[in-house]
Amino acid sequence: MTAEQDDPLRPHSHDSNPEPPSPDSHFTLVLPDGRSRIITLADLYRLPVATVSNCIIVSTGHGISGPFTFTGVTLWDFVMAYWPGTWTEAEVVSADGFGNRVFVAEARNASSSGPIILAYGVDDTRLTRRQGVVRLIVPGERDDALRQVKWIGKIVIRDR
Ligand SMILES: Nc1nc2c(c(=O)[nH]1)N[C@H]1C(S)=C(S)[C@@H](COP(=O)(O)O)O[C@H]1N2
Ligand SMILES: [Mo]
Repeated sequence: MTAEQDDPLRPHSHDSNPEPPSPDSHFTLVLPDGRSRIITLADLYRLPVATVSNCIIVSTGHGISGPFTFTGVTLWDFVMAYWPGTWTEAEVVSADGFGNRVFVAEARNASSSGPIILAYGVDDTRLTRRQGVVRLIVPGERDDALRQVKWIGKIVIRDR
């Protein structure tokens, strides 16, 4: 097995969980120096707003949905706001254990489909908790939505 196949944060199949693991949308941010803090929606609203149009969610459970326009903050701006130092990857994990690893180059260089964002809105409304707020949006990902982490519970920034 390759390292990527062994990595639980780079899953290759998954039955999506329909229910939020907790009622609250705040999450824990862990920095490379070991410090951590709670991030609330109010914290995210203070950062520059980013929108990404034409997002398709290729769902295992209920087919393709979208296109959606998601609103939030780019993962790049978010990390820069709390960790201006160097970093190599961000582990974005939900309280239900589902998660994804994003490498710094993916966050820094937006794909042709748009930047990776932490989304709190969709199509001019706020995402509901059931829809996944706060939700990682990786535009252009077509691997059964395996990078579209709903209900972010923890983001761990690493500098390896
Ligand atoms: N926290 C969390 N996020 C998740 C999942 C999950 O089980 N838990 N499933 C993923 C998968 S496999 C799919 S298909 C989509 C489903 O998203 P939707 O319900 O908005 O269509 O969420 C993704 N994000
Ligand atoms: Mo999926």
